[in-house]
Amino acid sequence: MIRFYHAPGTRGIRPIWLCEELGIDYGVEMIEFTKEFRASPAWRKISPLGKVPVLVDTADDLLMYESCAMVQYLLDRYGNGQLQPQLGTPEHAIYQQWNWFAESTFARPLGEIVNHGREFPGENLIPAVVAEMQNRGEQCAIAVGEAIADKAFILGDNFSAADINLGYSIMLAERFLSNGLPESIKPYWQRLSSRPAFIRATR
Ligand SMILES: N[C@@H](CCC(=O)N[C@@H](CS)C(=O)NCC(=O)O)C(=O)O
Repeated sequence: MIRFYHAPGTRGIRPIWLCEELGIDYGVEMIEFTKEFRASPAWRKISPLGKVPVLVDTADDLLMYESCAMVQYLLDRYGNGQLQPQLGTPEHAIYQQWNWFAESTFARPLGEIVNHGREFPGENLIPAVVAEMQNRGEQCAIAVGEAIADKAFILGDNFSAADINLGYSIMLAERFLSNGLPESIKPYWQRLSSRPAFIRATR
């Protein structure tokens, strides 16, 4: 049994969306997304930095706390070769590039906008820091827009888990970029966000 600890709007959307795409059974436990709960010793035992999401797979006695790694585990364990190119091919290398880009390059500055706003609320907020993170996030959105220009999905005609990982980052970009999403990325985002599995994962 797969179980996620999750909070609305957060990165747990990635592995939950994947489960919805593949028809993998899962359960969700919503945690209290307060500073106090995330700092509590009980939660820190499960998630050392107090973050969400967390995945528990009782079939393997497994506990994980990185969203894109969860997506890859679920694909490798339960995906029967679906939604990713064959391992060891150049296509798989590009697939992994976009997975890593999604979290470590694209979501990072956007996540820092959230963290900065939480740690330095009101008049303590440093607008130049937020503007810099927005600029970094916007550059990433533009890079995705260029890569997707002549394609339906990031690897070409076929939807893959890299679209899920990027999709969550685009969702953050839509929320936190001061000018919204660049036009070049909007049709791709429309394709992703209208998928029934995405809608079920975010309701
Ligand atoms: N790289 C991690 C990032 C996890 C993360 O930052 N989660 C956010 C919610 S989306 C969180 O729990 N933030 C609270 C905090 O940083 O204290 C992942 O992809 O799972």
